[in-house]
Amino acid sequence: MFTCRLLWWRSSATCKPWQSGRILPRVWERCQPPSRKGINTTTGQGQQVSAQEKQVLEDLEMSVARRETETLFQEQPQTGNPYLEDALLRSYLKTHLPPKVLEEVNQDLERFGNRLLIKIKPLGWECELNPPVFRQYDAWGRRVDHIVTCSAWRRMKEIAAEEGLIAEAYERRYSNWSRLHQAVKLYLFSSFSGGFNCPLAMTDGAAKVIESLGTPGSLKNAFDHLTSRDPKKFWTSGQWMTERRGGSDVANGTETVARKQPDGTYRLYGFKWFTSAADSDVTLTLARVADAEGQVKQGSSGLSLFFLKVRDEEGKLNSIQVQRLKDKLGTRQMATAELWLDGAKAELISAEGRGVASISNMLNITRIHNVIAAVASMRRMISLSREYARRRVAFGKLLKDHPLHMQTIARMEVQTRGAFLLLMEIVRLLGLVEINMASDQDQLLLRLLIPVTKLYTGKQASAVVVEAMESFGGQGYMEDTGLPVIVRDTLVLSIWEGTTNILSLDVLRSLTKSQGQVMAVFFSTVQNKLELASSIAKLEPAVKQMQDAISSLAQFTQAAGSKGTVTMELAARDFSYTLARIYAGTLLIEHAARPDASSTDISTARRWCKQELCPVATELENSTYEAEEALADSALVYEGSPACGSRL
Ligand code: UCC
Repeated sequence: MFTCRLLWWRSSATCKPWQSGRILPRVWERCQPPSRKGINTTTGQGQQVSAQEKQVLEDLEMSVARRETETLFQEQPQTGNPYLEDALLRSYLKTHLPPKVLEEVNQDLERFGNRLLIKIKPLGWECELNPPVFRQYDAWGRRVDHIVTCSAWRRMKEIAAEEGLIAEAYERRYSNWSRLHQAVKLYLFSSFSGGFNCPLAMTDGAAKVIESLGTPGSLKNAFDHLTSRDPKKFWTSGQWMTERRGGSDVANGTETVARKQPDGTYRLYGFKWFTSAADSDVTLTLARVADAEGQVKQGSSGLSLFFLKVRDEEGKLNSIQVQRLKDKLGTRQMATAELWLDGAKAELISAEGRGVASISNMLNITRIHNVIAAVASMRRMISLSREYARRRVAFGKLLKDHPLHMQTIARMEVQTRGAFLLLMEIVRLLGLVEINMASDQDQLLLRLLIPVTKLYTGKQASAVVVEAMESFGGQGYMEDTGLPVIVRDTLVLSIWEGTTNILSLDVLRSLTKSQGQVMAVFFSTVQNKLELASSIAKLEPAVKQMQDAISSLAQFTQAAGSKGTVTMELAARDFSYTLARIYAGTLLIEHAARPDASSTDISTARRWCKQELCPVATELENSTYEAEEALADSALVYEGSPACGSRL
């Protein structure tokens, strides 16, 4: 059938009735479009084809097929400058940045967009084609534990410095807008970076920790390197937090011991199970300080934060052995290693026992980078998908003229826009915090929105990129299109830097720690934003849906107050999704309420608000969060298995 379609497609060029003797008239017949034959083109329908005829037919089809592969090609989506093609990004910047800042930032981003397209994109692909290799011994049998990276990867590091992808946030030349400018550059860079966004996330996190410690003298040099624009000087940092016993429960999973040395430094002994960007220059890591008897304190309060250089001046590893590189589903361009620390020299940089609280500053930055990567992946896949739809013909017309196809992409677009505005909101708030312009409310809101946005966009991105891959049909599944790379690299985003459930529990932590204040700020912020939009007639239905969702959420929070911890834990994920949907919807409404808002801004806000905005209230009504439900969950999961049930 497929061959027949191909033959028909090229019928006038390849099948001429006069070219054959006995057989070809039949072939010619098969080459006619269905309308001429009046029936479908399945081979041999109602016909007796002799073996000889069959052979000739096959030979003929073969040569035609061969000619097809020479000339038939699929339409390749071509995208342009990613900054210029991103309408929402540009309208956001225009709305929020002061004119002078906008002028400079706009210029920088347009230039950067061209550099991404022309220079950086091919380098990113080279990184994918040349993943890091682990060389344990040199030619003479010496143990070297060398992680060999490709030249494109090393060039990415230089570009990151030249573009100030970390520096921009710390130089503060645009005051509170510096962080947003940096985040936008990282967002544009992310999908072309060949995985270099990962070391940048941790580098940013390390710089943040050092800055939040007041940049002590001993770390000044490191801070300068991490925030340098000089490619020769620029350092990247790792974040070695996950050990063999797990990456979520850091307090119980960390076994590394720190022994104090006479000179005040420490030696670390332990095993780090996931160390991403293992070729980095420095790292932050957690360990338990041993007392004079060699005893360590267990739990979270036994953990302290350390800074260390991975290699010495001569390039020799700092009493570290690389056991192996991880064999990952994605992010293969970037080396993730298992490392033995066998007396690695390190500096204690937090108060003893305050390791988790101190590294949280890093976590909050890397989680923002996770959001950046999530939104960037969605944007990239949609850009490719919509371009493809403008070129690809199916069933006699372009994909873009098939309403169902457009509906599918439009739904992804709505999700991506909501996610993008959430990202902008958290970096806007972070920018205020970083120059001490943030109110207490801003700080509380930021604390709440980081885990909410991280967990929500991580999930959204996975769904969107898989959907977008499907929009290319079989081509989407082909490695050399580059599309599966984006899909694989996106799937880590709901895992890296805390899984969805861990982040949902972090949302609860922010509630408990602030004694509910984060929710008070959440409610007042969304109400203020909605009030500003309430006079716009076209937004009325969206505002109404949002108000209803907010009332339901308020009822839930009141009801939850009298429930036990099991209820809150069971509700944590739906609760976080609710916060994400309500906040993103509010931002979309706010954006659509601008005087120069487009009709698509308005329709996006309306579409967003039509989805279920408050799933946590629905599930509460369904009694999903009762303790008996948890037991039922367990029974369901383990039916037929010898495992025991839930231990509530
Ligand atoms: O392992 C991983 C790698 C997977 C795949 C790698 C390959 C590919 C990479 C590709 C890259 C592109 S990822 C997993 C990384 N691990 C995490 O993200 C950690 C997840 N776990 C958590 O986030 C937990 O919630 C912990 C570790 C933070 C919980 O620790 P504790 O010690 O049980 O928590 P506590 O006791 O509640 O908190 C200790 C202190 C408290 O402050 P104080 O003592 O002042 O009350 C908390 O308020 O830390 C504070 N704190 C925070 N502060 C905890 N979390 C935060 C926060 N997010 N923000 C501010």
